[in-house]
Amino acid sequence: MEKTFLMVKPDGVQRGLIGEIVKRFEQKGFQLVAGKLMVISREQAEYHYAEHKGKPFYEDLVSFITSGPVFAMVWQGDQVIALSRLMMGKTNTLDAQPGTIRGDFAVHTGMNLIHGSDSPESAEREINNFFKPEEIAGYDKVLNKWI
Ligand code: RTP
Ligand code: MG
Repeated sequence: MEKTFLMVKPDGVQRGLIGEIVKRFEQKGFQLVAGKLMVISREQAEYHYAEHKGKPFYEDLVSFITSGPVFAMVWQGDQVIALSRLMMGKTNTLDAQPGTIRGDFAVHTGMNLIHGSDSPESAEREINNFFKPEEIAGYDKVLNKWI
């Protein structure tokens, strides 16, 4: 079963949107298998956003993501990587459609509420950056057969 790394960013935590965001993925039919509120270290943030090092927004991005608690999660389900990216909405808030998390709640691209892995390789790398294997729960969900 596919897994992805999702994270409510500091703006989402401050705005009280953890519950709303978790609810959307639960209602979709995905399974939460790990989650924790944490403040990311500079090293963890630099590793997480390594692909953006050198870009004009990189310093602001690392400052923002380390500025306060985030809610880090691992979610599981069929095609969860691609489907969760659809549910998040586009990066640029002007392109994020209503009905998506960013489209419904975010105004600025730099404060767009949620991160989601963009490929299976990113998902594995990001999950390992935030969670130890023993922090990820494996359990059968009775509802799975209906989704
Ligand atoms: P994320 O990694 O945070 O889930 O977002 P994403 O895949 O949708 O977007 P990505 O291209 O990976 O960019 C990471 C974050 O950097 C900020 N950004 N600002 N000013 C800009 O042009 C710009 N481009 C990207 C966004 O906050 C984005 O979420
Ligand atoms: Mg990204």
